[in-house]
Amino acid sequence: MSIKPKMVQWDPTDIKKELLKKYPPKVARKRAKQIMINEATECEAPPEIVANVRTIPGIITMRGCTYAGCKGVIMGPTRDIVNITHGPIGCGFYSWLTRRNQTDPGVDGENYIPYCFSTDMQDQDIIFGGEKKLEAAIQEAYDLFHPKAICIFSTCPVGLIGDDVHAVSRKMKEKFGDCNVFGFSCEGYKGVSQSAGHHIANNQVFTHLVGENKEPKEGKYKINLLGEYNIGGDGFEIDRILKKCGITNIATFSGNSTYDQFASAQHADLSCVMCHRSINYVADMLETKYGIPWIKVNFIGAKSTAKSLRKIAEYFNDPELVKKVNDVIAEEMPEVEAAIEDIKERTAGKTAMLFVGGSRAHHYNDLFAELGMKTISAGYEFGHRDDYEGRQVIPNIKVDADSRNIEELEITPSPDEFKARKTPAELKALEDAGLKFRHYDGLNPDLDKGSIIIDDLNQYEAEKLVELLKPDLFCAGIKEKFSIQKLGIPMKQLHSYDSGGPYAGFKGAINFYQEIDRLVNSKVWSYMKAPWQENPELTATFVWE
Ligand code: CFM
Repeated sequence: MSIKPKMVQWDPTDIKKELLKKYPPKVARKRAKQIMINEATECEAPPEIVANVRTIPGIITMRGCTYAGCKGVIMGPTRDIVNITHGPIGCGFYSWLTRRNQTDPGVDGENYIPYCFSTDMQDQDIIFGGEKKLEAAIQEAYDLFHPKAICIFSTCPVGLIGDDVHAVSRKMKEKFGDCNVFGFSCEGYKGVSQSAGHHIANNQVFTHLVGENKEPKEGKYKINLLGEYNIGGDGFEIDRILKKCGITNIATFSGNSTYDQFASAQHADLSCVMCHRSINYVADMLETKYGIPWIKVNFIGAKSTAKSLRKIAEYFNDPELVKKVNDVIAEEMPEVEAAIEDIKERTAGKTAMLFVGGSRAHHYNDLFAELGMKTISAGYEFGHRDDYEGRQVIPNIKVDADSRNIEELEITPSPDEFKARKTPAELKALEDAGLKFRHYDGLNPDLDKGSIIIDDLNQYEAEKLVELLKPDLFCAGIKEKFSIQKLGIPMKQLHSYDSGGPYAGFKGAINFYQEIDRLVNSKVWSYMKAPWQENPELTATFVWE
């Protein structure tokens, strides 16, 4: 089959105008700064993108809240910590098993992930305060499970009424003596999105947990894998590959993790950052306090996986590891290449749109590129400017009142535990050879010129974009799934993977190719007509007529 010509010829500047046309002037001006044409030639918009700012009230955003980022994203995947939501039952209920972070319950079988713990606040608690109820809930969880740790998550009303979750946690920790209890001021409104929740979670994990286990860890090549959450089993596949290469993963933050992994993270010799947005804070803090350098990796896409493994081997600079990594890649790649060869002729030239939280809109571009597909529009729900433009812009990011609201920890080198893993000369030699430390280029350089980059895309713009550009595939989350499919465009969930996965690593890539092939080449979409396409206006009569 030959490569299909592009369905629509379009000028990105016109598309941007169309997207903004219906907005009141003030809203349009604000949104214009969040919609960017890659390597823009337009003059009305500044060259940089505006990101990590409040969503305009009334707009149906794709974002989640700060509590979701803290409790669900960062702390949720750790199996042996009891996570208690302090708040009305809805917050706990709707964050109960809705993110597909898988776990292996291990030999101890200590796994609280299937549970939903909440203080179930009532009107009375809002009026008279909920601290007593929280104390009782912590006690009950301790009596029932005797866990290693109990974490308390604040929801919006907790911040509004002023319950001190930290004081209650301290009191209970002291009382128990053998259970680490700490809280998070991660009220839903605390930041402009779930991104603030990541930062709050990282700060508390670093303060209350990292470094607690002083027992040295075995392993020749010890790494931390930061920002990998084992969605659909991704982490299992990455761990399989790392193990095969002889690389020891001390701690994953936080997919398939345990309390002890966080507590031992300071024993690793390199931090590998997958999701830059959610975890770069921990990578920086581990480096400052313990001397562990960090590099950016990406295990989404077979080529990116191979590249990331080679980067790790380069860092350890041991011919034995370099050889092992190359052998593993040589062993895994033929199956991947065979799958690409089979599928690519059916997918090449097709177009995709990627709108996911903070990293996947970038990472999945690599998988589509392997299938010969092109990302014509992409963006993050809650990424910051550095996730788009690269970390070099960090010093120029305007710190607004909302970001000032989130604590920045002052970290200093640990007097007895800081150990530089490489000498400055060794680091320099590695850098000269092309290995970049503390470096992330962001999404923009990987997208073609003229692609449309949109921050905090909303429901209206998503539908408009699909109508105008008619992509072959739209990727986002459950909130977008059915409205997009009703437009006759296949939709792939990149948060939950539509119950599929893994998509990371070599085996994951093959899974992904096959699913995308089935989706974009299914005839069903062309047969489908939405009701309003057949009958543009609904008519009805009253029962008494
Ligand atoms: Fe990082 Fe994530 Fe993402 Fe994220 Fe998320 Fe997620 Fe995501 Mo959903 S940590 S930023 S807050 S890669 S839950 S595993 S899929 S929005 S793009």
